[in-house]
Amino acid sequence: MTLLPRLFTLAFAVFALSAVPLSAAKKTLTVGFAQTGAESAWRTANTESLKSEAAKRGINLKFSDGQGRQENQIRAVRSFITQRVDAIVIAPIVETGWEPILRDAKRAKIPVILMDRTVQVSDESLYTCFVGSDFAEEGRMAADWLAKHVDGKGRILELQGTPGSAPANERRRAFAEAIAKYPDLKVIDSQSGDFRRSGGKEVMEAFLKKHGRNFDIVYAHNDDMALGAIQAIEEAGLKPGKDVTILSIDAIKEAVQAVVDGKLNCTVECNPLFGPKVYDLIEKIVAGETVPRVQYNKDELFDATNAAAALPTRQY
Ligand code: GZL
Repeated sequence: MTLLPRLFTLAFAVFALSAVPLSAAKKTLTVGFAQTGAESAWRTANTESLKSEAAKRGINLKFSDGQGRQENQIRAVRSFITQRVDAIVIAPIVETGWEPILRDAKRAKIPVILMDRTVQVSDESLYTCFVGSDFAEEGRMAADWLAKHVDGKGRILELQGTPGSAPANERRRAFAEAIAKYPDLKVIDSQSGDFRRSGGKEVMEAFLKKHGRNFDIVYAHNDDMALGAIQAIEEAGLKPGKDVTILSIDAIKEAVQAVVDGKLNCTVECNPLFGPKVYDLIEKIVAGETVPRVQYNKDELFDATNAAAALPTRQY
């Protein structure tokens, strides 16, 4: 082929390419998200944050509701791998049992972002990063607040979250360690309400039957269970927040309102609005940038001193 036609072909190719708008050249990201389920108001806000931010950024989000079962989450991740998504987000319902499916994702070279809850694995390279709250710190914040407000004395009933989940494990462990220095502050009973409002009410009803009035404090691993317990305490003719000191974690709007109403004494924040942070991480990972292995959200605490001022701006 002589030089002239080649030059013409090259010139045409350069023109054709420059006519393609840059935005069209940018590939649409496809993200698979395996959510735990819809067990609490916190979870609903978390799902909404991921969905609305994906829509805002034009990200193709494949969403799967695990309905509270790990096998559903694993099945969803397997499907995301088959569909060759660009990245996988998991809010792992429990800490164990994830190695095989994470190995499959690694073999397929699909980055996995753990959001909200962590996993226990022998090989840390099986996921790219974790973004969420420091559940142990939340447990310590709750314990420190309580010790101060009950002068280091009291019989505690504990409402645990989902058995085997990172938040339930860490909030229980760290809280117990923090109150150990107060010999007269003791957990006298502990049951799981599975982070559900109905679970909190049912367990509190059982506690009331078993312990009568021989307790002083309720420590719930999340607000939904605390709000269920408050209902049971009122139905038993007691004044929540006055006859019983009640503290919990999440700081959903309804709980901050309950603090203002004097029915809940303290709630430690655990922010669920991860959407922007998760997609910023994915865009960096897909672009080949390194990202921090662990990113903790900043959590604060609400009690009678600051709940009313905070209520108008609570976003979930
Ligand atoms: C904590 C999250 C927990 C919340 C609950 O980050 O995993 O699960 O505390 C939710 O409300 O159900």
